[in-house]
Amino acid sequence: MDTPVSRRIMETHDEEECQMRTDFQHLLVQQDEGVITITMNRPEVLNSFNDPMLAELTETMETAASDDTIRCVVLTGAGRAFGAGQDLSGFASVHDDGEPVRVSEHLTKYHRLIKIMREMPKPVVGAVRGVAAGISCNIALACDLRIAADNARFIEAFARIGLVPDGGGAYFLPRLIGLGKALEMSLLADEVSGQEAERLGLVTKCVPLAEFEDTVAAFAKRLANGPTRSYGLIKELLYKSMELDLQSSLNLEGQLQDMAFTTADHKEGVNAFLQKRPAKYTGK
Ligand code: LHQ
Repeated sequence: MDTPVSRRIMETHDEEECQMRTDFQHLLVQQDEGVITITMNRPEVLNSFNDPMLAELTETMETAASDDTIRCVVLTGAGRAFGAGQDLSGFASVHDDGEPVRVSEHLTKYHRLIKIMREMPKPVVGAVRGVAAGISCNIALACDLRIAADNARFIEAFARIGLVPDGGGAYFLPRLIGLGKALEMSLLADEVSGQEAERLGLVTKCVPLAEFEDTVAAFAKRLANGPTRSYGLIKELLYKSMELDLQSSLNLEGQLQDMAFTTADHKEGVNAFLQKRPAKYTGK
């Protein structure tokens, strides 16, 4: 992470509320009691990414990141899929002038989205119903937590079309499920079901399709009612610690705990414990 979450928390103003656009071409955006639900909405092509949808998603994530009234983000797909990766029908490998397209330039747009999701100081939940293939699978892995429906199918589809995993798959997968399973998913490019994903630790839980929406809503509500600043600091501590030695992680833990100690939610948590009542967190 380039900018520490902690620094950005201090820079944000408590009363700050950003204007959330809702008039998107390829997204549905709904906001309810601290939860923003972003639905990728190109169901006729299984929500595969074209440039406008990627741009709209990036803009919405960026706004959600800086809006203090939003305390949990849910990312999902409309219809029967989470997403089928890059829209292959609209992706040319050669420019109009005959020059080959350098796909790495296109990928930087996805990289920007991924970094916004990982660095925002609040939880991002991937809600996966149906297929999550290719770069859509890896955008789901970029979320902090995932809930799957029992019809979920996670596919690292890249090797099926002679590519390498992109969208952070090579980074996220081994960290979530270990190198052996990551290699298996990437080389074989077979489907991993929702149940198997739960067993592997790829998702928090897999639930029957009929219970999916209620489960996601309850999960998101729980997170939105949690100690948001603590959650932001936890993201920073865990993600950075993956790259640190023990001493550096312990140093960071001290710095971030100093910050957590100053929050109203810490005070409320301790008071609630001593008074034997449930805590009422405000995210401050
Ligand atoms: C699609 C797509 C799709 C367009 C289904 N595009 N139409 C690569 C290049 C450049 C830069 C960035 O990064 C990448 C990374 C990637 O993401 S590469 C991986 C791209 N994705 C794939 O290779 C997956 C392609 N799709 C499939 O293999 C299947 O559709 C899956 C397994 C996802 C789902 O299978 P089914 O449930 O049997 O659905 P379907 O195949 O019948 O698809 C439904 C419709 O959606 C169909 O259109 P149609 O007009 O026949 O109803 C598909 O053509 C369309 N569709 N994926 N990526």
